[in-house]
Amino acid sequence: MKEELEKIKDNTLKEISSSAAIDDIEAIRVRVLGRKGELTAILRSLGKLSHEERSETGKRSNEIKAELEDAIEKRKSELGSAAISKLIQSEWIDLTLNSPGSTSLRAHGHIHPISQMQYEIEDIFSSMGFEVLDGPEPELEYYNFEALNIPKHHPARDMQDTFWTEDGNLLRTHTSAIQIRGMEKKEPPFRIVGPGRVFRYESTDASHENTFYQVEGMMIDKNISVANLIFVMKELLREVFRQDVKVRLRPGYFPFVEPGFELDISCLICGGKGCGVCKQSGWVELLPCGLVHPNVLKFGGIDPDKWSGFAFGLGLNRLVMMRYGITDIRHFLSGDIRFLNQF
Ligand code: FA5
Repeated sequence: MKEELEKIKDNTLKEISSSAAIDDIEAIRVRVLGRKGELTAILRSLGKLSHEERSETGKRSNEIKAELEDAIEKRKSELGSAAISKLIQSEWIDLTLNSPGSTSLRAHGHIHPISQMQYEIEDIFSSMGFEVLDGPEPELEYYNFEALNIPKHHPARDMQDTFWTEDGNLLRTHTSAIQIRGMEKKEPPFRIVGPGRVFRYESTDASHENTFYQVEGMMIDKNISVANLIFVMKELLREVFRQDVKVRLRPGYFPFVEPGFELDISCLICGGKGCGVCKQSGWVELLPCGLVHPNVLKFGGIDPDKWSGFAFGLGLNRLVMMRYGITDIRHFLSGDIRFLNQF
């Protein structure tokens, strides 16, 4: 019986290793280890043997059974992996390829030039430690005017013609509303920028839209001066225009800053010599700014005796116009694909 056992083992192992299909292995398993299998029959007949022989043959039979079961599992898994690899090879497809018959790549959308500029400016300010904030487009009168030191009936309200809603709210006329919301949330010192869409009840022309984009910026800390403001503005412009830009400040009136300025840049088209774009002056008006008025700090819950800051409001449409030499602001919202495809 011992010899018979070893023969079954050797033959079965050979068959397992040479079989090429999982079904064949299953057939071997049934033939040898199944209920009526060759090895099972030997195990069942152990009762006929002497006590000593029974224990020796029984032990060996169980060892062989375990060895064959292992070999069967191993071979099954080898054949399974090989089948999957074969399937992957034969059924592999490149989903990024064009469908059969198509002649050109599917057209991709792309980001609007104003959004491109917005993201770029967000990156520049983030690299200088500014946090990017958001705010609502429909806004309360309080955040758009009152908290910015522009009380009801103040003539400065006429500087920004406003779309009012029937319930007495408005569409924000500038991103400065984000300043106040930012001040309410944050403890000084802090630096924030707030990009967004703004609305003015204005008739349009080549340089005025009723819907346009601004980026508000604000830095609050101890002893902030105009020098800090100029440095940050020059850094921003150097990054945007990829060259050093000469700036000058002129006095400008905004109730929420004191002193307030208009920041001009030396015309990049003519190098400051004078041309049509800068109306022969050599300078282009770019962004209003100033040191935050103490009343505005108080509205934002910040003590003006301890803290000071600068703020600015950048017109994004005009910045993009200057970068690409676009001569009419109305192109941006025209939806004209011939214009948009250039960016
Ligand atoms: C303001 O909106 C102030 N909130 C900016 C500010 C912030 C000043 C913080 C001081 C401190 P102004 O109305 O000038 O300011 O608008 C700012 C910029 O928005 C302008 O320089 C211009 O680039 C752009 N802008 C204004 N009106 C229009 C318009 N109708 N169409 C397109 N761009 C405009």
